[in-house]
Amino acid sequence: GESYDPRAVQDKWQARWAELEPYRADDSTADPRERRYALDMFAYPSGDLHMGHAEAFAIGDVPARYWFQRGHNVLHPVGWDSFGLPAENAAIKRDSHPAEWTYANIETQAASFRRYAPSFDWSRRLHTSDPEYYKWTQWLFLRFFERGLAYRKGGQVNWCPKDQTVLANEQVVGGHCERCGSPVERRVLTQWYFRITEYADRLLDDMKELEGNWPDRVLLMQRNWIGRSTGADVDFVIEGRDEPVTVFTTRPDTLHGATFFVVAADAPLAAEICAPEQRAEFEAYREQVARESEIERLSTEREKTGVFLGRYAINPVNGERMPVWASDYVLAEYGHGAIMAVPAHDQRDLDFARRFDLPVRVVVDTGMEDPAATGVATTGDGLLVNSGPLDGLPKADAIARITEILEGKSLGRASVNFRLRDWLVSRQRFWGCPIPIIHCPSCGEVPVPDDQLPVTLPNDLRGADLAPKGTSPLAAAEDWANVPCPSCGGAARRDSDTMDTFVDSSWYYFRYCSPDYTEGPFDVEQVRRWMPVDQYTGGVEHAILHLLYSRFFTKVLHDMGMVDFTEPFTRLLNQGQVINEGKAMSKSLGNGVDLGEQITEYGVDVVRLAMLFSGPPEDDIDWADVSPHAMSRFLGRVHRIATEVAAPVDADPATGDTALRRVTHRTVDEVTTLVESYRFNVAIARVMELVSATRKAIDSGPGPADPAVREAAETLTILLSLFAPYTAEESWSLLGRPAPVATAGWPSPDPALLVEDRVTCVVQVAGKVRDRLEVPPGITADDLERLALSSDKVRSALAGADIRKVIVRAPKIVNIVPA
Ligand code: ANZ
Ligand code: ZN
Repeated sequence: GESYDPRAVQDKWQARWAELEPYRADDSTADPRERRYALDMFAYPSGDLHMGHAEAFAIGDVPARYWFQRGHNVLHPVGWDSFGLPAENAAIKRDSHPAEWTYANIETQAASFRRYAPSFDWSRRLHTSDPEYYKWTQWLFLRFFERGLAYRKGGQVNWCPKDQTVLANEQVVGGHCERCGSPVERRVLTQWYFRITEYADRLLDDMKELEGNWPDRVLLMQRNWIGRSTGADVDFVIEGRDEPVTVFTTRPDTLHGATFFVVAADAPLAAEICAPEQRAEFEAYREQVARESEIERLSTEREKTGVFLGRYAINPVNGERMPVWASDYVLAEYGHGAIMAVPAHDQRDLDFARRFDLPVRVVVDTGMEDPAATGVATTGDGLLVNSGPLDGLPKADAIARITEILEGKSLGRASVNFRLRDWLVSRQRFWGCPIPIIHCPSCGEVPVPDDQLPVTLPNDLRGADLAPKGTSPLAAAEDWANVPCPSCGGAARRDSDTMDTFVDSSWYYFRYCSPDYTEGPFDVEQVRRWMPVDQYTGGVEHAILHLLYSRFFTKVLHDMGMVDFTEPFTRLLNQGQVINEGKAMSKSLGNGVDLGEQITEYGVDVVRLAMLFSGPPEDDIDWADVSPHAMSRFLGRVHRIATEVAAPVDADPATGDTALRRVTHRTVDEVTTLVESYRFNVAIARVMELVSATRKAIDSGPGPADPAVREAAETLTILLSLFAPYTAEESWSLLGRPAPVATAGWPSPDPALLVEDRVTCVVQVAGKVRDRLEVPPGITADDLERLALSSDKVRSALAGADIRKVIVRAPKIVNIVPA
């Protein structure tokens, strides 16, 4: 019969597209088209594609397909972030090599991608676990090393007891391993770091360029993560110690209110200065602290703990003796690992003072009650009191004045501190990029010479050989590890750690510009032509990790003279999550939705459309609320129009029905703006309206042979190709046009047809006028109702109330009656 099954046309067009390769980017300088770079965060090959991928790649495909239609030279690549722990854990379980699981999953995902049909240039496909790729990850590591940006140091690190490897600070979420959720422990180990802190200022300041083009919350998260604090360093003499101890404070104005001094219990300084009679108590406390997580330490709920160290610090401004304590609420790695405590104006210090009966002295009169009595520290502005030369000054002036005084006496200086730490990049795991360094007993850390790259992973380790032991499995591969020193020829050993997989993903988008390049990580000229990325689409879970690291890499490459820009991603879009029944999909809730099953049941186009139509791309999609059947019916209507619209193909539309032409051209105009501003759901709603108008013209208007009807049918097919590529291709062919529809060309609206008379529709809620809408005179009641209900003003007037009834008198009045 008449009903169209979107699934029926998939195989045919998938095969045809594979032949046509309509999405190949052209590198040649002879190509005069404007270039665009559309990038999706690449997939990790764990199993098949899931609903989250379906959403992200449907969204990321719209701008790419739009640019193809606009006639641009588009780079829209595909690849896999294919090193990582899950492959290794699978290999241990199955007694195999991680490459087997990884590349098998990649093939599964590639087949699913081909069917889902994002507009990828498959010829540029890359996998970060290919030696051809990781050779250049190693090459970049060595350039970082030469510039002093990669270095090894000993110190406390985050350790995941389950994954048996260290983690970067960015991979510790709320005190737990980002990957497996185990509580993170602290260990003292020597590890490799990237000196991202050297770029802290630039990572912050360059965010100005991104404002308006990146989601605000991502910028805020990065800003907080980098955490720039301005204040002063102040030097305190500790009685009986030659060297003064420096503290960092954001409130040097409160120096006269410092009544005690606190050293991080786990800082070497605490152990060094502890008086003999306090030693036993201190050691016991230190052991207790070593078992705590950072999250516990920073908790404001917990009762403060600490030990008096039996020593005194001298307040440099008034000579007062302040007892020195050790506590866990001071962190060893922030600032200088020691603080001056000002209990009147800092809540943590006040909690500590009240717990241990230490004096509280107000030095800023904020007009609030005495903190010693209320237990609430006063942190606001006010005039200084009890502070000698600062008395009477407001906070900001007092900060400037005391900093000047301290600088004059060489007792302190203005200072900036960052929360950001250097990026710990070594991992004690197998399935990652080997660190290209050789340790020689006489020469130290010797880089593997460039012409010996890549240092490849051994193929003979498998299964139990890879089981986590706390040291890298590579260390056990004696043949692999023992090599002559490249510098002196003596016996030496390879570094047996591998790199954090976030190193691999920090530069893959450069590689896409020249994926087969053999002279370097990328062809500088090609990168100059293609980059920065115009549109980057991916999950907000990367708000800090991947995006911060990529920004850092780009700045380093800029400083190396390899790229001429400092921000890699001009525009960023974070899609929402796909949830089900109001909750994240999970095994334990049993509310998972399988992408493969959805596609089998409804077809690719329906799944894509449902994803895109459900709301703005940033919002979560509750799959329980979407209506695949409605999408299926809509595609059926499109298909039916294509089957009914008759030849001739090249009739002059100007001879056709003007009313329909107006709708067609206005739709193009609106969809253009909507797509460019990423309001895909509204764009689809407009296409639906055009379909309705075309249907009406066929059934009760000028009929299917009218040239305006053909124009409408072709136009809606091209617009639809951004969202439902299979149905669009099928319709295009039914309309007698050659594949691919993807590059048919975006229609340009005729300005003469846009200046159409519009009528004002009054929208009332409970009898009150809440909005006025400019609508076409021929608008259908359904379309008008939908438009009225989506008005922001109407929504806020409704304030969430249920609707009893909607009375529509198209095109002039909509009356909404709340329940
Ligand atoms: C005295 C003072 C008085 C402070 C006052 C605050 C308010 P941010 O903004 O996060 O940079 N601090 C310094 N080093 C610390 C460490 N290693 N562990 C824990 N706390 C530390 O915070 C800076 C403030 O946090 C510093 O300013 C210091 O307390 C504390 F009314 O110094 B303040
Ligand atoms: Zn040597």
